Amino acid sequence: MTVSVLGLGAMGTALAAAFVRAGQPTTGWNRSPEKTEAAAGLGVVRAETVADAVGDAELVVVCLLDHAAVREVLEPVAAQLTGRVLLNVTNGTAEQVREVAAWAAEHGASYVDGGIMAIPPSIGQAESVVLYSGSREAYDRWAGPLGAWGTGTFLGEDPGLAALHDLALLGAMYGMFAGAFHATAMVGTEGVAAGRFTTELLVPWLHSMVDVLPMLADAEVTAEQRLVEQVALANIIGTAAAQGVPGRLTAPLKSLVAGI
Ligand code: FVH
Repeated sequence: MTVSVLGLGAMGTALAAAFVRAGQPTTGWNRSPEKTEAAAGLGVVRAETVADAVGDAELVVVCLLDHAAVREVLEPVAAQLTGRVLLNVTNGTAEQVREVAAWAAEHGASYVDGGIMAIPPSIGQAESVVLYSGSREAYDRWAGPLGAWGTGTFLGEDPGLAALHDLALLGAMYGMFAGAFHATAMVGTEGVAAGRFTTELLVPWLHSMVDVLPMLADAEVTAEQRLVEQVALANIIGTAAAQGVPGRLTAPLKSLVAGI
């Protein structure tokens, strides 16, 4: 079974290289030819054009910046996609995904969407989770070769499900990052080095708090807990302001945690 990867940025190259390492012949195309050259050095067969890349590939993977780029790249080769499986791992909203899935169906292609919960250097490790949704039949057909990327989880036949879960998980990640940067800025006002604070205190603290999440997921928050949280958040906001750290992140947290 032949595969193509359209888009050989950091992630597309990692995905194509993982296929090659697993013994899967893989053709790649990228808008800027130098990235195609770099991927060729990893064993990816170079395609000069999108049409050449799609060629007779049974699985066409699309890994581009956004959905505008997906439409721009795929529309000229729409007629070639009939009978193929289109696997789109480009970040997008659930609505954008449903639109491109409907467009693929109009052109006779099976559509699977992918949400990659990993960074390029982790591709190929079992810990790298890829969320899938869309055509169950097409996913099942390709689940074996896709195992080269990491652990696949199929979420359902609504094509937007993978994007919904992907964006929810990314939102949690960005919230954590923002909180971490805020913490670093707070102690930084007293000259505490960000690297040491992060390694010695912040990371172990966040690890221990992550373990509490399953308990919080279904728990009723008591009035006493709410009061304790409100006092702590008021102190965080007050201290940050006194230390000259902007309150754009923490001020809304107080009302969010209070449920208002
Ligand atoms: N990198 C990561 O950690 C995350 C992990 C989770 C999944 N994301 C998503 O993967 C998509 C690609 O991300 P990437 O890391 O490969 O990004 P870049 O290295 O910046 O490559 C972007 C590629 O998109 C091509 N491109 C952009 N616009 C167009 C266009 N109009 N026509 C054709 N190609 C286009 C770009 O081409 P070029 O600039 O090299 O010519 C790159 O191949 C993304 O959705 C992440 O959210 C990665």
